[in-house]
Amino acid sequence: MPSFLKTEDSAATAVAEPSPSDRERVFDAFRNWGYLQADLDPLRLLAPVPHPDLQIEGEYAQEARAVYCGTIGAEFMHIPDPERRRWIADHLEGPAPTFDQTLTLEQLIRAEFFELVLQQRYLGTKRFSLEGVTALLPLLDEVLEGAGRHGVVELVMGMSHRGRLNVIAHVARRSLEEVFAGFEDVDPRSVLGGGDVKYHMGATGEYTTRSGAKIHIHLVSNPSHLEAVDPVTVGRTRAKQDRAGLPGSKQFLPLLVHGDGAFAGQGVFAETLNLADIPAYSVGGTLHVIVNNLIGFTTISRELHSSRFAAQLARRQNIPIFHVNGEDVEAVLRTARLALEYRYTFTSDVVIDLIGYRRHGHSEVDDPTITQPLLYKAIKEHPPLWEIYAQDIGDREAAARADRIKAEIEAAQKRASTLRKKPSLRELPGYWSAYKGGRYKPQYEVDTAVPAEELRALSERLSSYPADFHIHPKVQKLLEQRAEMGLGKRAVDYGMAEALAFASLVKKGIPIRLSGQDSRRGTFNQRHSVLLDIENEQEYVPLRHISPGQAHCKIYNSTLSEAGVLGFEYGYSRDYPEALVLWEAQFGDFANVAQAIIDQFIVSGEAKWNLLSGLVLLLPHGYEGQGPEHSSARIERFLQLAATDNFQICQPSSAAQYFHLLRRQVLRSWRKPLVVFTPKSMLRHPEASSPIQEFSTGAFLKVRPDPEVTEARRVLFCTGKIGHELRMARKRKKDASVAILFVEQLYPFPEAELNAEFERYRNAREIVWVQEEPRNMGALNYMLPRLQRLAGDRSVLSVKRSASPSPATGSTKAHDVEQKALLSLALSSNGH
Ligand SMILES: Cc1ncc(C[n+]2csc(CCOP(=O)(O)OP(=O)(O)O)c2C)c(N)n1
Ligand SMILES: [Mg+2]
Repeated sequence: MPSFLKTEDSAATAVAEPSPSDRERVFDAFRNWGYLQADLDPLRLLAPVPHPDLQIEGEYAQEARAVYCGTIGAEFMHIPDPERRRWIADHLEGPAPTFDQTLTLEQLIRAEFFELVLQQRYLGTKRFSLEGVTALLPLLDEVLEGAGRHGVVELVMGMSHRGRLNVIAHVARRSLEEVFAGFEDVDPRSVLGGGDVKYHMGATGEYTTRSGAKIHIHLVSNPSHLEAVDPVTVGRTRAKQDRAGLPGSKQFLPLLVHGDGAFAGQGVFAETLNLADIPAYSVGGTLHVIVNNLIGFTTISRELHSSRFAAQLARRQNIPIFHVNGEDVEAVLRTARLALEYRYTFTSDVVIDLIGYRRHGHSEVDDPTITQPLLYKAIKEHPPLWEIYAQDIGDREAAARADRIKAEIEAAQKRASTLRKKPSLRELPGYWSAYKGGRYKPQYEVDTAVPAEELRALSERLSSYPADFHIHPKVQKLLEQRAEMGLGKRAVDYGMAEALAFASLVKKGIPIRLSGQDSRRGTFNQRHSVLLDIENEQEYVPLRHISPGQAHCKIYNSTLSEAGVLGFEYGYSRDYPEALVLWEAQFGDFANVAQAIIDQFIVSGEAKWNLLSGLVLLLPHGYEGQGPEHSSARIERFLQLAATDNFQICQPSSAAQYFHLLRRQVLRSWRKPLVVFTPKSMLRHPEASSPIQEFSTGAFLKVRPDPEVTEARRVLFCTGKIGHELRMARKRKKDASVAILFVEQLYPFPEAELNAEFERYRNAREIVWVQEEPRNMGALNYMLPRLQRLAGDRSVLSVKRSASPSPATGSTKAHDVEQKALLSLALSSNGH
């Protein structure tokens, strides 16, 4: 079947369902709408919603009401697949399982008293207590027990602040002493300018199930930005799964804990959810738990979402939502088991909406009686969950258990204050780079050239396809040209340079993963990584036919998302450091939709959490008269984020430079993110193409010298496309007195290379930074003071567009006039 005819549910909807009996009809009414009248919240804030279909009496109705309007409210009748609906109905309508009640009670006591001791000993410190929704802990415990039965080796968890410390102690099973020690704080001198608050730090640990299975727990480091960790967690899981091979999606289980306000409000979660069943991003189903306290900070539900439930957003997908009253602990456990089994049966996401309340303010320094006086009066009188459960199960020793557990926790707290202080982040292994200490260490660099013979062989593979393959004539022409490039008959363009870099890497056993909008073909028609047979749409990917035993090469079209997909790829790069992982923006400026991922993970992950990533961002950039939103990848913003060699910002001006840069990135034994401003019109421009010899010799040049001018009166420094335009204009003018240099690596600042150029042109009196961007954008504010420092007594001038709030004009004609003026100003003697 051609791909455009395939639908996700075509198989499911094709099956005819038998006509229902009376009993089924009554049950169906409750299966459909019962959750609207279920008893879901401990404080009874959610009034039952009348529904005409539920106004039925009789035996069946009573039976169905008991199942569907109890403390579990299931939303699942929107799922088109009758097998899935049947599965859920059977499980809910069947007998309730039994659980170890004493164990559950002890877990609740532990969760509550852990918070209580923190409150007493560290009064006024934020901890974001779980009280009111402590059933989360038995829930996670039940998930892990089930996970053990399914052979899970690791639970990958993403969560925000609420209950995080409790999870670190009781799920990741870090010792209580260690968690308390976090509150004793560290010597401030050890983390000056780095580190993170304790409720954002990641944690790892080991959970042993009751039958003795060991499950590694990985709680992902996350920033304050709610839900930003979602795609990162899923990407990390996918990388772990891919590395493990076939059983990966069974062995690595992702679980996201959300706040109700954030779940409903944050777009990045919607983007993440949308990835669930797409082959490029799927992880075999993510478990979602909403820690639903019906409030966000000082804002109540009806101000947080238009729907009755925060979980409504999940209805966009064909996945079940189980609302559960957080005060019926056994219903919570039952839901946890159901959700896990559903995930393993149908490889689907599942949402558990765990409804409770928030005992204190948003944090413990917050007084909620100012904003919700009546609610908090009711909460004050409401007993803690462990007391309710103890009464439910008639445990007469509950008070004694509570005393024992409290004493245990208090003793751990006392020991904590005597623990050794945490080591400084700076002392931990991994916090290093080739640039550490401001001095570049060339011995950490790698050889990126590829022998000519090998290049020829790679080109042959890249331009070949099976004899019976019906190729599109335009693609055929492109491949013929690529073959000529490989033979040295034609200069190599960017598209081929990238293909050669990828091919040489997979041949060496280095996997490639690239995703972005329309990346398979390439937004600018430049990549054509996947060939399609025009008669049957069969795919042929030359990069998968490079050599026997090669590594995989995966190039995907992404969903129309930036934050979600970039977050995913960042996560992937974290857990697959051997691979070259790239994310491509359609146009560079769209990266700003993913700014939180860039700010909070990519550029600061090492400083905050000591976590490394070699992710590559490909951001098309260049002023070509396409309007305000297709011109600028906002170079200035990346430069502002640069410090302590946290990442690399490069703009290669030729195909060979791009080739060496990509290879350098992954062949190095160390990892730093890389932002590449990539070309658009220059993709096929002769000036930016390179002879094949430049691929078999040399390396990435941080500064590209000017081979044509040895003695200059005026030296122009620039980056990207304008450098080519300047050189062409200079040619037209036949002016041999102006040197034009490309700064190819903006950060880390190539001081030594630039110094060499200043030395070479020591007689030049005019030093100019030239850029296409307005004066308040581009690299100008970054480059000017640095160039000035190197220029000594020569003053550095600049040529740029006038300052502007919008990056570029909407008129192509205006653009042309501006561009001409820039070039002429840059090349004329008094231009500045
Ligand atoms: C993107 C973002 N916006 C705002 C905040 C500030 N903030 C922190 S917690 C919070 C309330 C979150 O409510 P909810 O998701 O229901 O979680 P809860 O604290 O109730 O568990 C807000 C607004 C933030 N951290 N991230
Ligand atoms: Mg909330």
